[in-house]
Amino acid sequence: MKSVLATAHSNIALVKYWGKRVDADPSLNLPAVGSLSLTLDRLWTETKIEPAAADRFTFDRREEPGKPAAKVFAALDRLWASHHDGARPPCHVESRNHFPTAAGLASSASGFAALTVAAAAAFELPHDARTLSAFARMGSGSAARSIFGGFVRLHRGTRRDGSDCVAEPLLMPGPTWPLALVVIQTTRGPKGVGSTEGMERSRLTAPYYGPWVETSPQDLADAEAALERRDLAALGEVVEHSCFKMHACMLASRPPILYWKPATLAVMEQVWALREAGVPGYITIDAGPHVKVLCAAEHAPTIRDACASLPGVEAVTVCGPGPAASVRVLEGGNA
Ligand code: 2P0
Repeated sequence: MKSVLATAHSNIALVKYWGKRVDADPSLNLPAVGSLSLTLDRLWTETKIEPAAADRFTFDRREEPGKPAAKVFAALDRLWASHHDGARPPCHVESRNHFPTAAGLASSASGFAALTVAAAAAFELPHDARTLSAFARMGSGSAARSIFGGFVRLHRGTRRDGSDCVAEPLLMPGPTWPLALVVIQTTRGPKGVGSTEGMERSRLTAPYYGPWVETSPQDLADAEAALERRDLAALGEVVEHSCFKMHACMLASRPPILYWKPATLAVMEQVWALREAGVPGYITIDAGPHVKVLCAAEHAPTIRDACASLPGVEAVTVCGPGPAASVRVLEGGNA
């Protein structure tokens, strides 16, 4: 094997994923709906893999035994077994998040994407990027999208083996369509319901879950059409609809799942007031209290400043489109 260093950037879904397919092996982690995301430049994970005497996982310079390590080494086992016979060589996996301080932002997307491209290079696997996205998905659904840069679509697929549930790059918004995503971190409270558990609760108890799944393909088609036309207003309308439909599903679960804090609502009202005043931004919110606003790059400073002063807002980061995951072999990296 080789010693390698990989980088993957986080992503935010603009058309959301919430819920898993139940007609397939749960270990494949297949989403009930496709999703569409933007990879971000300012939030990324760096993961090094080296041969070692025994498996070891360090995260942000701390030894991580237990459950996180078990998930990491299960992912390495899957990748190794896809191409090699026999036992996987023991590895030291060292992962670091380059996120704004105390972000409280989900990092499983960049984390599993970086781990996947690192392991594929370390084990010298022939897999292409789409196949790697399928492996990343098994670690975390959103990670499949972080294999690619810019706007990315994760296809739901229909095959029971999950081989058509892969991500695909759609478009990298460049200088001709300068876009930003303003990440507004609100009050840090106790950790809410985890995504995997929350999705399952919604599937089992929310009366809106069926309609959520049924209407998702139309949202994806509308978002893709808006992207093709470079139509931010049309894209933004779908972005907010998908977000609030997902949160309606969460709220209608039993017991209800509410991720918002008072500051979350204050930011929403501010963004909508700015839009009325001619500064268009479009809201999305994940399984947490933070608000992300999609806007033209020229409007990002106004949105940032207007939200930064609201009570309960802890930090605001203006992100641009980020690159695909990448990996390099380290000096003397052959083992
Ligand atoms: C998304 N979320 O599309 C949605 C929106 C949160 C809300 O993907 O269970 O950590 O590991 O596949 O990827 C977060 O869930 O979930 C997520 P698993 P993941 O970004």
